[in-house]
Amino acid sequence: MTVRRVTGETNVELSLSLYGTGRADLDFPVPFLRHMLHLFAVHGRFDLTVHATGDVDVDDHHLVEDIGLSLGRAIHQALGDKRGIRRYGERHTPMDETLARAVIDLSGRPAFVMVADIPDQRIGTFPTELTREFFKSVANEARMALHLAVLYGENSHHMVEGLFKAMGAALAMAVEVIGDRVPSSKGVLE
Ligand SMILES: [Mn+2]
Repeated sequence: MTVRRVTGETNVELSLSLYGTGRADLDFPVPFLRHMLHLFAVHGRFDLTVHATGDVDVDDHHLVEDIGLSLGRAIHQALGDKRGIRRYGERHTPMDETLARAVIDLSGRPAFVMVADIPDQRIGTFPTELTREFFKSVANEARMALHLAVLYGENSHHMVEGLFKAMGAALAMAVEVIGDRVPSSKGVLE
């Protein structure tokens, strides 16, 4: 599934295969988010390509948000009518001293909760607060309920990394094909 998103602030081209091998081809000027999306792809066994440019001379905010929106849209489009998928996914992921958790419902209704007390305001050059913006953008456009938590930890890099790995693995579980019915008592999941 390929999504192109062009605004006055950013230009994003993103391709996603939910049933891949964990291959990532990432070319955009936010190094920490490249590192995180590489881990997301590996731990979800997704194939993910992101080629993007943006006004990072202003701030990383616009580009991070727009990559999140594009990823969410690609997830939603890739799932189609969601026939046969598990729908729910969850994963605890330890990252050394940190324990992160991601729980997903591909419900068709956007909801986002993130409980994480991350001590540093920046990780390298990356503003830590954009972690929340990124995941919120994904949840909104994918129309999923996404609940993220850092249960405990010390190192900010480990905390965010744990969340991305947990999110990838939880999403892989949720999209797993286990039957041939739409997994809702209503018969429809948008
Ligand atoms: Mn790392």
